[in-house]
Amino acid sequence: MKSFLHVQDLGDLRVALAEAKEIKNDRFRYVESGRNKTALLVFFNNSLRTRLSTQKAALNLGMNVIVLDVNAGAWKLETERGVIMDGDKSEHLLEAIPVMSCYCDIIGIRSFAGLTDREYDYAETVYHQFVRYSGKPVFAMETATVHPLQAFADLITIEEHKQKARPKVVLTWAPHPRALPQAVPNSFAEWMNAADVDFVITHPEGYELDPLFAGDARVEYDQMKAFEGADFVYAKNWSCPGVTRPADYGKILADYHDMLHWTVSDRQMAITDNARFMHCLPVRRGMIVADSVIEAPTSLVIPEAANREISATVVLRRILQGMQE
Ligand code: AN0
Ligand code: CP
Repeated sequence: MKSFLHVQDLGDLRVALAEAKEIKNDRFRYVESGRNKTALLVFFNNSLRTRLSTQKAALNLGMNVIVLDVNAGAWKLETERGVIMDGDKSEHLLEAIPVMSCYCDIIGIRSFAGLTDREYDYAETVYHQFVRYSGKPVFAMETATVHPLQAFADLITIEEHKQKARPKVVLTWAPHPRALPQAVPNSFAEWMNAADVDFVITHPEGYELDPLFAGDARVEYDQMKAFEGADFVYAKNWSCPGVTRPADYGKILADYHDMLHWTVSDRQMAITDNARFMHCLPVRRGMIVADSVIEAPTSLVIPEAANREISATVVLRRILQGMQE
């Protein structure tokens, strides 16, 4: 594997899930496979889980790891071509990428959407510049439109906790005071569509996910209807994907004060089939979810975060295997 953005990059999902289970039972099993290989993790945005779990995954495989926080100590990077660099950006990404690639074998990228130019974000411009100018295998640690390490960890978590062969999984939009990317719901939808689950998406009108990710998943605008009989509830805020009205891309469509009835509380959870609550974290209590729901024994937010180490170990191992071919 030379690039990791989409569920298809992993091939057969059942094989990948079996590999995840094997690694979870013995996480140092492949500790020899990364010897003398260096992973460089480049963060253009904040992170707690991705930063720690991906480093841990690299250590599980015996790799060396370098972490670069672009906004904390490195030169500010220009990402656009054709600009006169007379502002606060001292270095261009097109020099920085080949330089970074001198010191490593694999590169992970966290680069959120700008949420102003839909075409630029959905083309995954920054990610593909890394692919092109580094000459190294590259993987997404949440890029402009996808967060596959999260979605893979979420799927592992659902597999571990499901009580039915084909559980009902509901992805619900929830309010947030700031505009957030669509990467997490995009990837979650993409991965759920590829998995054997009954998948429903619920959100206020105008927040329709790009069909590239939503596929033909059922969309139910009535949140209570969507929650009926659910086995897993996956909450997340996202800003307007601009599918129906491109001019609204990246916007919050209504003041969050008027949307607090979408906050996941005991009212909605009561009509599920004792559903497990999921969120990728970080989460704002009182906005996305009520304290009582996230603190309940049915909450899976910590097991999900723990599985980030497992999804990253599988992905890094696949990349290492690809380098031997
Ligand atoms: C980010 C997002 O919504 O994409 C990261 C989630 C993993 N969340 C925030 O910035 C709060
Ligand atoms: N879930 C997740 O990716 O969290 P971080 O932003 O803390 O890495």
